[in-house]
Amino acid sequence: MACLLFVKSIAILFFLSYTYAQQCEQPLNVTRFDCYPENDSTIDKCLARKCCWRSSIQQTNSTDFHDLDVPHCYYPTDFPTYEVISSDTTDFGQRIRIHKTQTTYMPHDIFNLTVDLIYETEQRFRIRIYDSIYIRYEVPLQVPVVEKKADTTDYNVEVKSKPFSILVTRKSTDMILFDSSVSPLIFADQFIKISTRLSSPFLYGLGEHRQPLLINITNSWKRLTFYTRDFPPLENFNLYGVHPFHINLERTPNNQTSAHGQFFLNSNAMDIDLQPLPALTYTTIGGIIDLYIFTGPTVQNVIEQYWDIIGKPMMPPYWSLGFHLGRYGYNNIANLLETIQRMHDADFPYDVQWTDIDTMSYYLDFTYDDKNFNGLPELVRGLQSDGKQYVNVIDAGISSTQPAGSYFPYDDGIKRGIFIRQFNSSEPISGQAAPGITVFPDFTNPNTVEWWTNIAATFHEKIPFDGICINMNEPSNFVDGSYVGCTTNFLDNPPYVPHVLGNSLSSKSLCPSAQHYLSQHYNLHSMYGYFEAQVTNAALKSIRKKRPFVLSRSTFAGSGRFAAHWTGDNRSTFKDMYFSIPAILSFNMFGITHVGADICGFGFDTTEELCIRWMQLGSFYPFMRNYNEFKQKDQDPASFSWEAQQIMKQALIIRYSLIPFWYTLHYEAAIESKTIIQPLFSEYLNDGNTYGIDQQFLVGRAILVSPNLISETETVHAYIPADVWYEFQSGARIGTVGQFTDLNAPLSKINVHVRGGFIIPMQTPGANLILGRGNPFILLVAQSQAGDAKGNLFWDDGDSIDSIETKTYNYLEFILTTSNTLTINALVTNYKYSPMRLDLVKILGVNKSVTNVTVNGKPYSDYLYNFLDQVLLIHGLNMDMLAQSSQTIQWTITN
Ligand SMILES: *[C@@H]1O[C@H](CO)[C@@H](O)[C@H](O)[C@H]1NC(C)=O
Ligand SMILES: *[C@@H]1O[C@H](CO)[C@@H](O)[C@H](O)[C@H]1NC(C)=O
Ligand SMILES: *[C@@H]1O[C@H](CO)[C@@H](O)[C@H](O)[C@H]1NC(C)=O
Ligand SMILES: *[C@@H]1O[C@H](CO)[C@@H](O)[C@H](O)[C@H]1NC(C)=O
Ligand SMILES: *[C@@H]1O[C@H](CO)[C@@H](O)[C@H](O)[C@H]1NC(C)=O
Ligand SMILES: *[C@@H]1O[C@H](CO)[C@@H](O)[C@H](O)[C@H]1NC(C)=O
Ligand SMILES: *[C@@H]1O[C@H](CO)[C@@H](O)[C@H](O)[C@H]1NC(C)=O
Ligand SMILES: *[C@@H]1O[C@H](CO)[C@@H](O)[C@H](O)[C@H]1NC(C)=O
Ligand SMILES: CC(=O)N[C@H]1CO[C@H](CO)[C@@H](O)[C@@H]1O
Repeated sequence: MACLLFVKSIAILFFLSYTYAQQCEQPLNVTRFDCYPENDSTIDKCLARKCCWRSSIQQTNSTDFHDLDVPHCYYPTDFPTYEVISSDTTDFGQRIRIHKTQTTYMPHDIFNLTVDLIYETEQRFRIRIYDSIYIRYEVPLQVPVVEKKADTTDYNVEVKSKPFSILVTRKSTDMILFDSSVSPLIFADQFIKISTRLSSPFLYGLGEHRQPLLINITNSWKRLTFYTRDFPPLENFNLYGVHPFHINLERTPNNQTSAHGQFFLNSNAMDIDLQPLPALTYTTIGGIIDLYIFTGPTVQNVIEQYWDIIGKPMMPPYWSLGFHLGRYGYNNIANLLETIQRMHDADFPYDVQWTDIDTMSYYLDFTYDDKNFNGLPELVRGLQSDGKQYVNVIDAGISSTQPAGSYFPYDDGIKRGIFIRQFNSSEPISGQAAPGITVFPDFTNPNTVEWWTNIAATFHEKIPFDGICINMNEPSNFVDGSYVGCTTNFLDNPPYVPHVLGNSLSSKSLCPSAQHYLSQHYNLHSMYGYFEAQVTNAALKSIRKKRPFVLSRSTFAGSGRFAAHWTGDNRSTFKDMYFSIPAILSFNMFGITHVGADICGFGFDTTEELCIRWMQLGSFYPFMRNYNEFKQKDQDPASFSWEAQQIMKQALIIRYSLIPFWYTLHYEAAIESKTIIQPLFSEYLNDGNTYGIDQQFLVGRAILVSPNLISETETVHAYIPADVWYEFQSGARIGTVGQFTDLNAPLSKINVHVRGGFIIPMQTPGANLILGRGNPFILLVAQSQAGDAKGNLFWDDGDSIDSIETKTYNYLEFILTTSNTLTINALVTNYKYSPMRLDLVKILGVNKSVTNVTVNGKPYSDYLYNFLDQVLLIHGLNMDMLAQSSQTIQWTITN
């Protein structure tokens, strides 16, 4: 025993001195990159990796938890890595061969790599690092192929040879956009690691995670894991979606701020480690390094450059902007009817009724329970004849245990061979879901499209649903891996497992070794929802011949082309309500602009106070749905007290009156790559006060929403950026700007402000969006300091698949000049189905008395001037905005 101990301490001494021989002296803790990200590090295991170990004193408990985050085991500066062996100029930029001779600590090092530096556009740079000899898996996303180098670029690229590293800087400021010299590149078959220095600790994106909008690493170490997973959103876990995209701010010493972005195009399980250097490390277990750098320089520029890669968001059907109501657990048609009736009796505007898997027969997809939900088809047709829509839920798992010949989706799927297969087998892999043992459609198989379209079409003949929610598509499995477990092969047992919930890639999902048409589940796991959304979108187009509405829980980069998203199975708490804001802001950056959270909360019983606050906030979500969980008490607006109902109705009326504005924002997202909801820092980039704000947000660029997120409070501590702002309701200009201020926020009120310089198209609300379509329009004109303003309006039939491509729409432009002349230009007028009558113009910031008004040059007397709020109302206009290509409204003020 004594002898053994002695030997061991010799060994440690030996290792310590060995450590010393390496370049372990690093001036700052923040420069240390984790060489042992697994959870079982010891000094021996660390030194065996040829890495450095912190002295034991530093391992004792510390009161400052940040110290504990400093890696115990870190890379020496002379850690073996790659050197450049050749570099050639090519049409796209540069092709470099790099090579190393020593193995690192993971099996199957790849010694020869090719590095392509692709100067794609003036603002977009792509780095691809891959095996020089063998072809590896690459993400099946159709990205632009650039063969010719951009003539000029906003960035400079420098390659260091020994050790190999890449430095990308912004030409105009020399600020660093990418710098891989901070830590060694490792590229083994199932372990790929590359680090980069960040420009500032101000980081955004990197979803799907429950976290504040600003990932502030000024003083902290963080690890985010990416692998789609069905789990009620909580901090520090991988969740439903994967979006390895971030925006990083760069501040020059005089506080001029630019933004740039990075997208790591990789679909394997991965960790992204952040540290206060500041720096970021990608660790993935498959694929290649395929990294895009977007130089912005504005936040919207970065997003636009990102969406050029992943695709722009879909244009949603008009009706899907209305209020959606549903729940899991109506349980029978009587409860469903009762809810619809009470919503009707209470006169709530609402558009879409949902049901969940309790309407299915034995939880079987594409069936309905004709006992408990007897009459559902008639109910759905009844809703539709009132101008409402119906959406149902479809889970990923297809039951495989129904009597042969009794469940066509399974029988036909087997015949077509479209289910995901077990490793090295033609048999489908089986898991468990609501209906019992299930198999999982492989949406990467081209034959699945016809199968899915057929079974959906057959069901549509029974129940003419208007949209589909695809759920449990992480894919979710109640057992780990499969009904019979997984293999022990290299895919099911990789040498490194990123920090996924459950510590295993098969945790509550399928075995990584399962086989898809395109590749192994190991590679495609996080894209299951992406492909399902793509196929479902196509199926809906072919069945309904109208613009599809698909809502997907699991998403990947680019899912926004096919689907909307909700933030998952959250809870009825004020904290969950707050986290919905960073979530919808982040998903807008990810190109999934039609997004919302379950209003009033999904799990747990809501309270009247919370539900009122959440209905107010939810009126400003792009996707507005009140939805709750099996067994929780009813939370539809009509289920609350009369007072609560009046407040919720007021929120819904604001929502419905702004639909033309929202619809135009969706058009701008789909065509011009603009986010629908955005954070304050995006519009006020030089104002450091805005960087951490995620309890307020902007709708488009013009409406500032400052909800009250704290129970039993009557004020909201809000930041009003230095600009011109008017209260939405009264139209009065607010005096205190450029600072935090306490706004009055009793339960009856949500604070909404309109930004000077913008013209917002609105409409008198109807009972639902279909019935309200012909209602008169309203223009809310918010004058800038100088007295001008601008806006526009996109309008079409609301659900044609190709109205944008065929230009079957109207597009209007509104311009207010400083000479009090509002011009309405009808730029495109191809959708002439109904007139677009303008009834009311409300001008904010008119600080002098109005003496007369003219409309198209003729005196007009129906106007009111409110000196107190400085609002001019020109009403009863009855102007057909399409009647002439240009019309004007003018007013004269006293001098
Ligand atoms: C460190 O903290 C853990 C848990 O708080 C405790 O169990 C352990 O005894 C502490 N170690 C030392 C050396 O204080
Ligand atoms: C590094 O961190 C340790 C605690 O983990 C601390 O004692 C030490 O002072 C730090 N060193 C530097 C240079 O910041
Ligand atoms: C790597 O490339 C070098 C020449 O560039 C070659 O000699 C060597 O065999 C290659 N190594 C492997 C493992 O393919
Ligand atoms: C830049 O901003 C920081 C903090 O936001 C402030 O302390 C500093 O004075 C500013 N510098 C300049 C040149 O405005
Ligand atoms: C795949 O299955 C075949 C036939 O069952 C077997 O011969 C082969 O070894 C299997 N391959 C692997 C990699 O398990
Ligand atoms: C450490 O990781 C292993 C393998 O990933 C896992 O089985 C184990 O539960 C983890 N331990 C802790 C304490 O997280
Ligand atoms: C970032 O974090 C640092 C340290 O925790 C803090 O001082 C700073 O105020 C934070 N910045 C923002 C914009 O939240
Ligand atoms: C409007 O009022 C101004 C100033 O009082 C006057 O000069 C102008 O002629 C009036 N225009 C009309 C159309 O009445
Ligand atoms: C309804 C629901 O999903 N509730 C879950 C919310 O999250 C907590 C914590 O993970 C779970 O315990 C609940 O079951």
